[in-house]
Amino acid sequence: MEQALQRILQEKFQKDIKDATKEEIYTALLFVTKEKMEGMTPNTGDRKLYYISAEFLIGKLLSNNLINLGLFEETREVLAKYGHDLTEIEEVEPEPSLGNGGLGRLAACFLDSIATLGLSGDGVGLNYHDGLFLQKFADNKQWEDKNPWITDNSWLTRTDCHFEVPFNGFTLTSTMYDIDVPGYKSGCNKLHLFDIDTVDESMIHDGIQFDKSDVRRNLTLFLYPDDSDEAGQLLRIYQQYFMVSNAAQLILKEAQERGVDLYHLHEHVCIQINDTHPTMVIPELIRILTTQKGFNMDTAIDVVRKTCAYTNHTILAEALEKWPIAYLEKVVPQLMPIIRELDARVRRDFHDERVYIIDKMDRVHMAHIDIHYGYAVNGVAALHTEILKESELKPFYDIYPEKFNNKTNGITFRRWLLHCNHELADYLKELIGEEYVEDASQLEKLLAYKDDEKVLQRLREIKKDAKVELKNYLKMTQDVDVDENSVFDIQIKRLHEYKRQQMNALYAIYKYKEIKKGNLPARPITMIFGAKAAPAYTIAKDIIHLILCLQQLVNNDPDVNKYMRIVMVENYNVTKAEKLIPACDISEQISLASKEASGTGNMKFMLNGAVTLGTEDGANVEIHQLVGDDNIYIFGEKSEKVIQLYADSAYNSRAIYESDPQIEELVDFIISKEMIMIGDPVNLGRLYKEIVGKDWFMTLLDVKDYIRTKEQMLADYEDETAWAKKMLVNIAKAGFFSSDRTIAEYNRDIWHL
Ligand code: Z15
Repeated sequence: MEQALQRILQEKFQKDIKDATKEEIYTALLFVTKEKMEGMTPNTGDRKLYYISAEFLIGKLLSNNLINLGLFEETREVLAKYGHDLTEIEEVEPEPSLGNGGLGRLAACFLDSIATLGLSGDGVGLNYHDGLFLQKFADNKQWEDKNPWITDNSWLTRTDCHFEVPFNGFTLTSTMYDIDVPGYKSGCNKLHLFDIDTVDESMIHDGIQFDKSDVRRNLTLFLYPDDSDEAGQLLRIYQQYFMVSNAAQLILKEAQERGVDLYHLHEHVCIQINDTHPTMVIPELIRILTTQKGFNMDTAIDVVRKTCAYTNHTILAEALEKWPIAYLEKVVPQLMPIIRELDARVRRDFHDERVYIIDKMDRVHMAHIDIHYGYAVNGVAALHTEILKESELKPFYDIYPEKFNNKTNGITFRRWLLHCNHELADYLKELIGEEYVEDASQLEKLLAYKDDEKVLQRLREIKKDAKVELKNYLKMTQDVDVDENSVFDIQIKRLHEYKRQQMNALYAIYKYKEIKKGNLPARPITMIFGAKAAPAYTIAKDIIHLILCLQQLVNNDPDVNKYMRIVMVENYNVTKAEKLIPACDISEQISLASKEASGTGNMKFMLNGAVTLGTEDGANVEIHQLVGDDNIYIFGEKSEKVIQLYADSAYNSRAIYESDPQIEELVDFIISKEMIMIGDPVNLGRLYKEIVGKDWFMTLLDVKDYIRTKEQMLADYEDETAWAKKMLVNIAKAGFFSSDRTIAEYNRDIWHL
């Protein structure tokens, strides 16, 4: 490493290591690492996986690549020898924001595990130039700005692989960019990101505004541009088709290069469709096979069906894509005859309109294509898969019970422990050896130390150190002061009503009022939030406004700020998650039961020794089963009850509000004179009305149990030994949530690579 660094710094900048700037060192490390990965043997196999996803939220790559290549320690030492700090060098790297949240981050964890397990499998997606927007706070509101991340020297490598993608009346030529995905002490795979050369970043103005109709210039500008109007939805279809047409052409090209007889494609290729965004790969493959490769329709459908598998990530109706036929006719008319043929076959075989592909309103149900014309359908946590089978997708489960299976999500321990929490990772190695890094189930060996005072003490110290680090980071980045001796209570995830940040805000109001009344907590609490709201999601933005106003109120009130602080982290992203998660005491996982398909932040927190405060939802259910009642705090109504309430239209928030003075007092505070003085009455008033008059995700149903449980948790925190034991059990039981386990299951049950 020392020699390689010296060589490249001389070549590129004519500098020695000790005189080089951080930027120069970063660039040199990038080159050294890329060289190293180029020389690695790719993972190979007879059957190759293509994981197609509209999002890959990969995060910064330098440290993770160094860790996986086994070069991290050496690099840190070399840099230290010349007076540089690798942590500071990491700051130079821009974070590619090629994802919104859990789904995109899951895809990134999966790539790491696929490579680590030595499986042959590449990611296929889009090279958005600006990714997800950059979030800024001003006037206690979210503002969006563009977020360019591609620099001259980056992890992207331009290839000479190009395809022609036909649209209605014109054709676009793609360029494939590759990012190397090295496995941990294993071979290397690739992430293929497609782009067009004509994208024009200069067309963005006033934050993230741009001309949505100019496809040649805007196709890969942004991840999921605002799709609340027609032009936005059409652009989304352009993006999706561009992604899958490139994927289909790449897959067929690589298969033919490998000498695969396309009539046996399914024996050598497997395509995982990540949510419905890549669904058009099914009709696109059928189109190419029938029009260019001499297949008849029956055979093409048969081969494609045996090749494609679909993962569902949500039961929220509004998130299940249904494209109007008119839009598809406008963008990809060549697919419509095939989609109509696929629908006709469904109508011929099944006389149940709930499973048709095209509905009465002339909309194409993308998930229905995947389920009929793929060979596997999986949910992402045990409860989620049960709900799919028993309610959301029941008519399909009745037809194809053999297709349905569960694959509980996981996270890569390389990033979410080894990289983000060196101190804990090293201590675990000291206690139980290194094997847990490659065999996560070994973490259970920790349980032997459950009553070891010294170990418990050390775990507390490690947590405290992480809290100090976060304190310094928050001071540096946002100029806020927090107390490392307070309880760190953290909710970080996309802003959505079903995730119920508004319920956490009601707790803040409760606590503020208690402190005002003189009911002082045993220990101060620091409530930390991080969340981006979709630019067009009004109520989500109103909730951010509420939290930011509460932050101003609480932090500036001298009676209160000794006991309580609120911090809303600006522009929450992967890099910030890596700093927040190790420092967390209480992990907030408070979605309305049945609505969070899995959650993966819950797993990251657990692995880093936080205790979950959660509903019986998504993977929380499995965390609960693993750690037992004593090591998690569960509250709220169960999913069966919630599903029943929806079915009967029996939830009435106004009735709860009017009959419970305590709840009324908390909700009224949103529009109190204190708040109106700080905030915008339009936003606060609209949110108040929403909660009282609708509350679609049933905040008021659970808020009292939530407050009670959180208070219990804070009281229990005071027994330091008992709490440290909970931390230990959580870490010890987190092994199940390694994405290595998840991927091994995908391979065993679906991919057979
Ligand atoms: C997304 O991040 C998720 C689901 C979606 O339908 C879309 Cl469009 C984006 C999330 C789920 O909300 C979360 O519960 C899950 O853990 C994650 O996907 C990965 O499966």
